[in-house]
Amino acid sequence: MAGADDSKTIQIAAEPEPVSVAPGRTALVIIDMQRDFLEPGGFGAALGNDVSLLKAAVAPCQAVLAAARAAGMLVIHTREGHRADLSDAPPLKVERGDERLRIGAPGPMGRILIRGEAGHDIVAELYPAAGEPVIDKPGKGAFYQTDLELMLRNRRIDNLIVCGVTTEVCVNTTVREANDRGFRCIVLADCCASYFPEFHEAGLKMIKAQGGIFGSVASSQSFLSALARA
Ligand code: TIU
Repeated sequence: MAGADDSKTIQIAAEPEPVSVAPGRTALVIIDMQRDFLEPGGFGAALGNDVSLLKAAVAPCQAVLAAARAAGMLVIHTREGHRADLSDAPPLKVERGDERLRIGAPGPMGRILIRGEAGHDIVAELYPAAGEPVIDKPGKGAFYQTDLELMLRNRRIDNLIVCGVTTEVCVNTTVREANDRGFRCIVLADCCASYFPEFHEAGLKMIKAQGGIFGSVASSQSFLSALARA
């Protein structure tokens, strides 16, 4: 696929203020849209959550993913999960909750949150296309113990359009990590979701408060309109 032009910019309506980015210097990062978080029988359900709350983000993500691909933008997917022997999983993380439902325990979609298992994979609607990097991360943040930063720097990416789940956990952690590293984040509100609607709202507010202390928040429509105008 041809790369996006990095000499032209698009202006995205966002809060706290509009943002201009060059699509060629911008990556779409889709965080952890995995069956283990979105479907019954996975990690999200094991933690006691109503996983159906996350489904609302799928359709907006599909539209954004299609538009980003059409614009030639870099698309990066992340997955949270661990090695089969759990050697990369902190005991503190593994030993949480009911023993039968912990990371590594057998579930209807394979061992919970283990790389290579069906539940660890990305939902069919947002499945990575050939050539799109997939970052396997052991933590909440996509930069922690991964080669994401190297990949972004090598491609001269300055800006991240961020989607995924959950808003206050892996999305927020990743946005904070990105902000400290100097990447401008634009979080698409309706492309993110949480098991706790109030945490979704608060998670977005925390990002855009104080003049956009961690980044900006926009709607998927604002992003799609900005690309369509270009
Ligand atoms: N539990 C929860 O809200 N989230 C996670 O455990 N991981 C991500 O957010 N991906």
